[in-house]
Amino acid sequence: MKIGITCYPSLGGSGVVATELGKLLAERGHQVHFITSSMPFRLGSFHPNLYYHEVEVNRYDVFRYPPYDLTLANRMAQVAREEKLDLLHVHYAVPHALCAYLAKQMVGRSLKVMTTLHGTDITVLGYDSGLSEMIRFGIEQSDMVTAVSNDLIRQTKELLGVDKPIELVYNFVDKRRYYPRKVDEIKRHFTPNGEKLLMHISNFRPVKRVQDVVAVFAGVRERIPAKLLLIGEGPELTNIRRIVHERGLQADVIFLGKQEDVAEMISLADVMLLPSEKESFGLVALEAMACGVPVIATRIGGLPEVVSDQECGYLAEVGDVPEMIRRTLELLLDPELYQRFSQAAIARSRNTFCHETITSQYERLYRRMLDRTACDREPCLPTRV
Ligand code: GMT
Repeated sequence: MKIGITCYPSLGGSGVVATELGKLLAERGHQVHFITSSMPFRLGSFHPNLYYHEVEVNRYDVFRYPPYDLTLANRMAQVAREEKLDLLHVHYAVPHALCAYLAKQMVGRSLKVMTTLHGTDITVLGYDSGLSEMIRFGIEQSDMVTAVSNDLIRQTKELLGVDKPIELVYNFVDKRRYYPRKVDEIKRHFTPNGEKLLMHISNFRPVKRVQDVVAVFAGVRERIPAKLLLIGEGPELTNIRRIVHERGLQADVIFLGKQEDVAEMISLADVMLLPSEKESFGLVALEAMACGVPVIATRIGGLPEVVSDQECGYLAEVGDVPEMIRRTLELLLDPELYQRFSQAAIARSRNTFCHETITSQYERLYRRMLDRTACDREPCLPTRV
């Protein structure tokens, strides 16, 4: 198949999933064309089936708001025509589903559009009355819609009143890159006295509640020697640095900033903390599980579908810091329990969220969507026996 993929190339989980999926599809012999504003950050090394088409926005003085959406739609249509794409697979509804709709109108109905919903495109933007009608329209006009958790499907239906079927396709992790790595030497650098290492990775937006990460860490550190490794950047970073200083934790909290590839770093952690107030899936939790790192997270959104409570980690209510401290200590102070959770986390990541299975699931959905195209063009008669 010839597949166009659009995502936010530098934004968190949706960009990662879209890029990794594109690479896996290319490995399977499909021709994959990324149509994005910049090179997706995990695209990596050359592959003969992978193409990249940059969307360059016109910055003409008249435009107070440069027309990224229109330029993207135009580029999608161009690439679809020139490369004879079978389908566009867009990640994140706004504006990508709308751009794909426009491109399809420009190219003709044989171009099919799949939209994958990732979370805040529904759970935050869906509440914005300046966008919600558009989001619903984009979803309804897509030939197929997928979402990354059952909870996100439920929220999309409830919030936007969408009655179109939405397919569940979980995010995945590539076990060839995410596995428990030997990191003893680097770990000694961060924990020279054998301290336990807590980790948090995010885009430091308010929904991630990084202040709870610091509070949990402070509680754990009162009981056992521990360090906290914070990875990522975002609007809350300055605030979090201030909190760390106010609590006198600066000697034990390491801010690593944005990192290109966290696959190796995650193995440094003893526990991954994800106390978000919104999380439609929580890709970082899955990546941690694949590396054998138990997760302490919140019981919201899609997280309970990813982290099975009391098996691969523990779930707590949003803001319940004392419970998160208690559970983290429970894990860190009981080596046998820890090992059991670590093994269960690896097994679950490989069974339920295996990259091969999920890629096949997307391939099947693409075929189903394209088969419908054939039926659109000429009536599909029952096969003669
Ligand atoms: O909105 C964000 O936090 C970023 C967004 C993204 O584009 O990566 O994250 C969403 O999609 C991820 C990939 O499917 C999910 O793992 C995250 O849970 C989801 N974020 C939220 O729902 C807050």
